[in-house]
Amino acid sequence: QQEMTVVHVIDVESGNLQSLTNAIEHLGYQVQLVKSPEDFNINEISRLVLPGVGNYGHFVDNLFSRGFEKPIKEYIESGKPIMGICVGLQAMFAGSVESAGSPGLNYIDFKLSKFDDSEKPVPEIGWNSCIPSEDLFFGLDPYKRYYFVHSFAAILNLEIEKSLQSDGWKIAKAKYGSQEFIAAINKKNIFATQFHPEKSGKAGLDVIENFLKQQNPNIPNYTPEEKKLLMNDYSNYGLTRRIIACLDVRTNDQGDLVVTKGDQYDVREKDVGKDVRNLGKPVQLAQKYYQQGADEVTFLNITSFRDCPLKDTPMLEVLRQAAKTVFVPLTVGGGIKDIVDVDGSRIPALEVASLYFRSGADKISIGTDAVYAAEKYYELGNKGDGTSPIETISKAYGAQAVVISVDPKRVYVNSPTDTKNKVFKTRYLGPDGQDYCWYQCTIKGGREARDLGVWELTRACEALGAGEVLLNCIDKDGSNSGYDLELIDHVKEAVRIPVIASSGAGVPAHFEEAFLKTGADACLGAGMFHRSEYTVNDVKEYLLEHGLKVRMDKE
Ligand code: 1PR
Repeated sequence: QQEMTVVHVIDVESGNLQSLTNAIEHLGYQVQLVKSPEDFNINEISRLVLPGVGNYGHFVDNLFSRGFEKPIKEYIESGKPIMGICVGLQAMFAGSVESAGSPGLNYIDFKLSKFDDSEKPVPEIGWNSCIPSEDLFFGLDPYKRYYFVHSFAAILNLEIEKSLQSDGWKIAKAKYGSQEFIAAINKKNIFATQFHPEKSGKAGLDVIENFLKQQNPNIPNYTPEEKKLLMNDYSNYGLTRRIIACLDVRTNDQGDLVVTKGDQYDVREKDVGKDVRNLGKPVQLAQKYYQQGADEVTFLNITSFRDCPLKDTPMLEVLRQAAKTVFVPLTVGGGIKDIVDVDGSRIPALEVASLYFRSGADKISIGTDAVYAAEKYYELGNKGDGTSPIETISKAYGAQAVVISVDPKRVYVNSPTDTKNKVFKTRYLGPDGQDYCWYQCTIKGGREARDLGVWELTRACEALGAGEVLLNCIDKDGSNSGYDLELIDHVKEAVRIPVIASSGAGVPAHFEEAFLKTGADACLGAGMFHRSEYTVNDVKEYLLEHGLKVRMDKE
């Protein structure tokens, strides 16, 4: 019997196919993209993957209008294995309330609906567990964690579950808040996951490999202690406490691309030479933090790499290289905006973002331009005009792919009426004894302050279609003194989308503090990891010992 080495992946130009390709290649297979029905020769295909991200209607309409419905159905008819991922799973259903006019492939006769955001942040972004309702399939392991990112889901109730099971479907369930939904599903040759196995570390690579080999291994023999430690306790809506490593990247004075780290955004050495601090190489550090267990890696381009055509931007190559071996989500920020390239051509932000997605980014993060977009939103009377990068990128790639990076500074006022922006009463009085403050947004890496509060900014961006907030704090940046808990509370009150706490982490206890005392959905660290004071794993072990669930997925 000839060994199967080529995996066919359907490509309707939706999202980050590079990571999936990298994951399959990492497992020792070749990937062939199927871009049109003409490339779809059923006899030549033995394993087919249908990945999808972003808007449901956008994805299925694209699939249908390009003529993929017939060949996919014929392929499934033939009995050969297919695996749907994320919106690729959703496409197996009859439809979704996300896009009422867009029918799916209809192998499962019910519709997806939106998560209830009155009890939890939506989208669900993070690491949840899969609980098989009966026998396991493809080695899905209830003690491991898988990476989910979605607002819509096949939400289950007993009746639906029973009817699916009587139709012969095996289901692995996940629970987000109080809602149970389909995390993975399998019947005969159809297998599909709502989570992203290509972004789920070793656990996810195992699932892909088991599908490719069509094998159903048993889960490891965990000791009772291990089970207790690793089991989901649903105390954080079902998600582990997410730890993000952040790399501020720029060219130094010698022209090398380095990871740097500032104090209150000043990245130059304080003493001799005043060079840009060099803490290592971006790709190597990303790999190191992945090995240490980082749940996500963020790259922020903190200089604009002027005089360089967009397509040669060094960050694109950094992403391409990092995505080859880092199988957790990658976010990239810095310079995501409408640009004029060195040859004078205008490039819209959506195209800039697309380049990053195609190079392996899962999310892009917008700083300066988010402030402009929010200012315009209020000028227009609390609405967008559809042209801001937040809106255009969110529409094409989904809200979950658009992060807003905020660089605020605390401003004290004598009275709440001293500013138009939302203030709160602080426990830490100002220099003149003021007990009210607000957080002022800045642009261009903190260089210019605007008359816009972080409360106003985040709410406007959420309304425009942002899916997550990366909440830095200039006052705390590089201080090792812990996160600004009041700031996190303030923003958590403002929005329903997840909030990543950033700036100030110095010891593992700071992460615990932010998770327990605020509703932070994730915590980001930079300096303490770059200086090797602690590893990401140190932080996770600490949290685990203190009763907080984290993803432990050693290779
Ligand atoms: O405005 O869309 O081009 O994006 C620019 C991006 O670059 C923004 O996300 C902005 O936050 C970031 N940025 C710009 N200048 C700097 C700087 O440091 N001079 N870095 C900068 C932001 C903050 C965090 C840092 C945490 C944790 N760095 O990324 O990693 O504060 O640090 P710590 O754990 O060591 O305290 P645009």
